[in-house]
Formats: sequence, C-alpha cells, structure tokens
Amino acid sequence: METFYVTTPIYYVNAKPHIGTAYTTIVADIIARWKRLEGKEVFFLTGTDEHGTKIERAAAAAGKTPQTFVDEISSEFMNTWKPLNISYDKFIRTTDERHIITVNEFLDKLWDNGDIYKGTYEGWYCVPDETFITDTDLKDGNCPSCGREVQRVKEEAYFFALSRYKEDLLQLYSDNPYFIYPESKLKEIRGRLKDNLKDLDITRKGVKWGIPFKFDPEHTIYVWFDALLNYISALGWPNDESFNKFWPVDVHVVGKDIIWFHAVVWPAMLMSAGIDMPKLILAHGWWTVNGTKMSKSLGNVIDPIEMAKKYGADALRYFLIKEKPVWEDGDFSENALVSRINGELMSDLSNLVARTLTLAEKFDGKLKYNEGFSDNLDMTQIVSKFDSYNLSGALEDIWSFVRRTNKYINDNEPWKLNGEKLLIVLNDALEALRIISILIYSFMPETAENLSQQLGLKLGKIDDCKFGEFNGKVKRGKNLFEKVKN
Ligand code: ME8
Repeated sequence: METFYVTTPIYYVNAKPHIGTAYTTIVADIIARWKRLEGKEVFFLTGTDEHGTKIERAAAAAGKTPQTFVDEISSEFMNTWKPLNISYDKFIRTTDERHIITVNEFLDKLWDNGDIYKGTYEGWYCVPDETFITDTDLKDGNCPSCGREVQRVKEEAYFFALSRYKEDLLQLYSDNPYFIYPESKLKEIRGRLKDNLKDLDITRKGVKWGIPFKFDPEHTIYVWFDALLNYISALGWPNDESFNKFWPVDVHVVGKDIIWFHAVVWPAMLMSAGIDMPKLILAHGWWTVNGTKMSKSLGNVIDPIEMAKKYGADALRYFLIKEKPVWEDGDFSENALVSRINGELMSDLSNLVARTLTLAEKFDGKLKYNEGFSDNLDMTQIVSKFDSYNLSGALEDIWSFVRRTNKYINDNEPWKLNGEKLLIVLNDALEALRIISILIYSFMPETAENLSQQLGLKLGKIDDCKFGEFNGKVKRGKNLFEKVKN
C-alpha cells in the first residue's frame, strides 16, 4: 500500500492551543483524511515542543516544576484536538524517552562527521521565539520576527556547521522548485541563504530545562535542534521499521514564521546525517482577529474549543479553509463564520440534503442512471487542486457542485415529476449527495458521516466519486446544519 506522511509543527507548551495552532492542525488533518480516502496508508504526526527557556520561565511563573507544567499543557493540546475532529496517528512529546534516544544518536552521527565544533556565541537571543539573532538581523533593536525585546548573549557553545551545506541547499531548491509551497517563499529563502548562512549554535550553557548535551554535560541542546528531530524520532529513527516505511515525509505543514528552520536548518541536519530530504514544506499564512494581531496582552486570543462548542467543529473547519487560500493571511471574525454557516452550510448544503431526502424517503422503487448530470462534477480538477494543496480551491469546486445540484433540483422540480424522468432526476440528486458526502469528508468528517448514514450507505472512497445507480436505503435524520443567530 502506498504510504503518506504528514506532520504539524510541535507546539510550545507555554500557552494553550489557539485558533492559529488549530488552523495548522486542521490543514494537516484535512490532508491526512483525503489521502486515507485515496487509499493510502497515512501517518499523521502532531505533538508538543517542551524544552527551552520559554517553557522554563512559564513553569516558574505558574509556580510549577517544568515537568508538571509540560505534562499539564501537553494534555491540554491532546484534549483540544479530539473535539476538533483531528485524526492524528501519533502525538509526540519532546520529553518522551524515545525522542531523547533519537536526539543522542543523531548527535553521534554529526559529531563523527566533524559537523559539530566548540566555539563562542556572541549575539542576541529572542526568548519567545527561542531564536538566535545577529546584529544585522535586529529590527529597531528588537526581534525581526516577533518585534519583542532580545537579550545579549555571550557564551561558550557548540555549533553545527550549517554553512557547509549552503551549496547543497541551493542545489536542493534548484532540483525541487516545489520544495517550499508557495514558491514565493522559496525565492525569499534562497535570497536570505545566499546573503547570510552562519553556523548554528546548538547548545546552551545557562538553560537547565533541555536535553543534556552528551559530549559536554554543562550544556543542554538548543530547543530547535531537539524539536526538529521529532519528525524522525516519532518514526523510531534509526532502527524502527516505521522509519523505512514512512520516511521521507510527504509534507511538513508549518506557519510562515518557521520556514527558515524547516527549509534550511532541517534539510542541512538531515544531509549531515545522510538521511533523505523531506518532499515538501507547506507554509501557511497568518490569522489576525478582527483585523488585529492575536496576542495574550490584547486579550483577543480565540479559543478553538469555545468556537467548536458554539458552532460545531465542522463549521469551524469549513470556515477556516474556505475563508482564505492556505498560503495567504486571513482575518478571523465570528460574523464571517456565522454568515458562512447560514449561507453556504445551511442554504446550500443542509437544505439540499433535506429536500432531496424527504422526497427520496417516500420513493420505493428502482432508480435509473442516465449520463448527463455527471458532467457537472470535475473530479480531475478537484484532485489536482488537492495535490497542489490548494485546499480552498478544492473546496470552492466542491461547493460549485453542491450549488449545481441545487439548481438542477430547482430547475427540474422532481416533486412534480413522475415516470422515467423522476427516476433519473432522483438518481442524479442522490448520487450527487453520495459523492458530496465523500468530497466533504476531509473538511467536515462528522457531517459527511451523518449524510452518508442518512443515505443508508457506508462512506465511500475518492475512487467512488463516479455516477452510477444509487442503491442506498434512505432514511432522513438530523439536519446537517441549523441556522445560527449572531
Ligand atoms: O514555533 N495564525 O511552536 P509555536 C496561523 N515549537 N498560525 C499560527 C498563528 C496565527 N496567528 N500563530 C501560531 C513553534 N500559528 C515551534 C515549532 S516544529 C519542529 C517546532 C501556528 O507553538 C503556525 O503553524 O510557536 C506556527 O508555525 C505555529 O503555530 C508555531 O507554534
């Protein structure tokens, strides 16, 4: 069976899940579910990033030991994903024993290659981003990525010889023009890399909450170096069978803030260890809330669980994907969410299902397949949009099909028909609903299951998205969506 491996970033446990982390995880989940429906054996990984200064400080502020603190927040992440219908196969934590074994074995390789050396780090450090920053990269004296204050650091450290991989990285990008999606980000990275690729400090002397650096126990491993390795420790690298089965990863889904680590540092680490390259980094855009950057201090952090309780997980998932192309920025507002529920989910889909099934339930006979209406579905286009991770585009096409089906029913008024014409129109409508249940599954799994149950069928696979003779035993149930007030 063909395999497919998809990952999310592992999230820092200094804060609870919010709409941004939920978005990344939902994008990865949609890809995972779609690939399963294509018949692939999928491994979908998510988890938590639990070491470093930021976590150490957050634990101290909460009056807890780091371990108690990370255990609590990590389980909060696990508990968030279930109600959002996230179907991960493994949840990795960087405090897992198995992860630490991988990190140590990986270090051995790099050490033996001569890619690790001792030096002195002098520069700036941004604690919230856990990132080293050079003088030239500072922006108005602050972190160029998050704009927050930075600390001056001068300390003995061990370095990874990242700069040695400059030419190999440039070659990797030339050989794989789609290594980073969207392509514009690849151009940016290529430019930055040409100008400024320095070796990377991979240990910290002053940080206690980290994996001890085996070659010099006064140091702990830099949290990003440890974190990136989750993608292979989760597969039990180097010895486990699942590593051979699922590596190289098909897609690392990440936010645009962490492209550098995934498209530069991570491939270079893998090159040094002689491991195959990831196939693709999918970098998504940023969510603001009512036009403003989301932040704790502004008190505008959106809790995805609260939204899912209020509107349903599927409606939230639909909104997040339909509202913007994956790689662009977007704005979250409850008004916009409500208007999509009342419009697209209620008027287009839920009503279509209710009208068709009310009629079909009364009908007891053999339906008839006739070519014609099936031209309204362009599966090649939907699949190709999916393959290029244009999720909003694929959903848009699926919705055009929902709307065409609606129009077909309005135009044909099957409730006024009888004879052969009724058999054909009803068959078309039910077949359309069966196919719609498959197509919406990855976006809205509960809704798809509900629909296919009402159609009296087991949910099909992508290969079943072809018109034929409908053979379910229809039984109307709960409306897919209800109108919501704002
Ligand atoms: O960076 N809009 O973890 P993190 C969209 N531990 N996505 C957002 C967002 C927003 N406003 N805010 C956050 C880390 N995200 C590291 C990763 S991986 C080896 C280590 C999402 O908790 C987005 O996916 O800061 C971003 O990349 C991720 O959260 C950062 O999560």
